Amino acid sequence: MIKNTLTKAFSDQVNKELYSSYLYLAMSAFAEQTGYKGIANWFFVQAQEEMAHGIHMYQYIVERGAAPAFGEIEAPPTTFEGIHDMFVKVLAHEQDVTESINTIATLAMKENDHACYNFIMWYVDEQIEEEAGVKDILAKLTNFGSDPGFLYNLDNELASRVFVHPFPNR
Ligand code: OFO
Repeated sequence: MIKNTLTKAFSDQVNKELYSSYLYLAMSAFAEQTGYKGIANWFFVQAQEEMAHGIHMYQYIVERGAAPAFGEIEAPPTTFEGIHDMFVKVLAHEQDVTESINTIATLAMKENDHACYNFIMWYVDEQIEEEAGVKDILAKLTNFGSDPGFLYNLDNELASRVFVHPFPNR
């Protein structure tokens, strides 16, 4: 059975993933209201991914025979200065998530729980991808964000993102 320290760490991470989903839904709603439907779509897909992460971690705790702890999910901010500001906040948020994932990996090593370590390593890789994707969008926004034509094209580009369940067989 999974140790209490790891159950607590994974339960906290479930909460963070659900908060991430909530945050990205709030960002999707803001983008929608400001007329950026493609960007709203990107955030909506991101919210679904985060929900899938939270459920995946919840299932893992249960599979390992432990009872997850449930805490309050913080309310996300609902207003932003604009599209650039949202992506600045997304990057800071994902960097924070990366730190907590790394902390779980370190704890799993310390507790000599190879299964937990193996499980969390998927998320270590995932965070590299998430941060890289957001950095890419943010760099474009920083360089060209004041050009309405660029924003129009970015909105069209992000409209094509579709949700692909990261764990289709679970
Ligand atoms: Fe779950 O990866 Fe972002 O937060």
